[in-house]
Amino acid sequence: MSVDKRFYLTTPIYYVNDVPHIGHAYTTLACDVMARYKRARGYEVSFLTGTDEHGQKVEKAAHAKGETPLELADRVVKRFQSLWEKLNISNTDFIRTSQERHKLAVQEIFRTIEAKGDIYLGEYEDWYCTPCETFWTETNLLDGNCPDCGRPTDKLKEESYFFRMSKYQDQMLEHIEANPDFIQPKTRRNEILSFLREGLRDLSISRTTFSWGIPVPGNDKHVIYVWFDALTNYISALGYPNDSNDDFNKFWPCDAHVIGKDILRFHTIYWPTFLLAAGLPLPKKIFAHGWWTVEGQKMSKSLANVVEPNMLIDKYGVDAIRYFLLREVPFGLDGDFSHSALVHRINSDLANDLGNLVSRSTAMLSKYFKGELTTPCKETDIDKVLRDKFIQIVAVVYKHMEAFAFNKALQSIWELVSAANKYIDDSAPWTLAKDDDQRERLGTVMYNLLEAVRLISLLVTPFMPDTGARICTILGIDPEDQQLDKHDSWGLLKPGTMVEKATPLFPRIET
Ligand code: ME8
Repeated sequence: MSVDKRFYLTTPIYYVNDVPHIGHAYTTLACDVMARYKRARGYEVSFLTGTDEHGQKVEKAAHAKGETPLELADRVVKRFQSLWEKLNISNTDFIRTSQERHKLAVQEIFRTIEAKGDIYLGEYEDWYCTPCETFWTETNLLDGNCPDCGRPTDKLKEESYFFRMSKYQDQMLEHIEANPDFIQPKTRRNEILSFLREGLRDLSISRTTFSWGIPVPGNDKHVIYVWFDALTNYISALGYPNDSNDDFNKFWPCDAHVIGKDILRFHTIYWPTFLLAAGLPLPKKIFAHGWWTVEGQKMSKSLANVVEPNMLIDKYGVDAIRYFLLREVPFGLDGDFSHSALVHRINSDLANDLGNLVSRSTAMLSKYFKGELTTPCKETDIDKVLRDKFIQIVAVVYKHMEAFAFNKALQSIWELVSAANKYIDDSAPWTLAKDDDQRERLGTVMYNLLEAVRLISLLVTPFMPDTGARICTILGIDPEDQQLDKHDSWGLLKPGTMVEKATPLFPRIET
């Protein structure tokens, strides 16, 4: 496999003080769709997710529940892992920051940067927001509270190790300016450029007031700052610094870190400057998506409006949820989750447009040809229009996928669904069926229609893997060897294939 046919992408690693909700599911799902798409295009994909288990926030949550931090983590990790299974997530690894492989990597990168002279021992006096695990200067605070989340901060005075982040300010600015795709979308890039231009301070990267973390090498009094620890997961999972594990050489630098906009600065400034200091290549892209609210409100435990993905999957089915989350909101913008929007999408896009296309096509083939595809004959103008549209739009879908524009990719796929539905209406197979002289024409129409359904099934598979596989099976082809890289051209269905009559793919939801 050639080098450029490899793709490495990551989700954030989620804190274990909270159980997974729709926001976590969204990021992981977007990565899964990208991972499946890249695999279908012939890439070897490494897809990492995991959990962020250290730090004061997790330690506090564990004590509040009368557990050790590790007991809490062990319990909550299972919730994440079982949700990912239920959501059909195809991650290739799951990292926990409490694992030994991770500890070794964090200590090694700390040592490397220290040996370079970019870590020094000092003392800070600053304000700390525990929920955000972030330090703020007095001038950053808003009415004494955290400028990000608005919650109270604590004044901390401690001996601490510092990372010379300020040293890398110009290098970071140059890198972002020279690489327009490094931070996406563009609004986020601009936000980080202006932040950088204001100047970078050195960063406190150790704490002495609690113990749930990775010890600073050579000074057990200190644990390593949770963000220094957490960000390193992206390389510890690849086996860094173990030379005998070649995943690091194979997959680093990462193709895309996908995150929510809340953790942009950590990924676009802290992490790249750590890597620069350690002499390691920078990730190719950081894509920050927007924020979900629920029925117009911020999701929060106190409002009791946290959307629980397991419940949604049980009620509506996994593919419907996967489709909705990526279709409803442009990736990168904020969005609002509402049950009525979800039901509307399921009924109109899935049950009506896609579901009906598959039912009508297979039912007609079953009625007119006992389910057997015949060899297509002379191509008419409307056949050519359909074929050209498919050839053209497959390329457009690829372009959108490469840009993480999931909703646009789905819109384009649905243009194909509409084109195929229109082809049925325009070619009126029910009229052709009444005329024995039109038998060949009827067979050609049915062939074109089912070929359209086949290509649509391949294109929807990254978004809705079960649905894609089900359509392939109905079409009498093996979903396992129907990959986009070898099967995305028109006319590959084999005459003589037996096609099943489909039962409804998506039952309508009564409101
Ligand atoms: O920040 N809308 O973990 P975390 C959209 N451990 N996405 C949301 C969301 C919402 N309402 N709520 C959460 C951490 N997310 C750190 C990360 S990485 C080295 C360390 C998603 O459990 C989104 O991806 O707070 C966000 O960035 C992430 O969950 C935060 O998860």
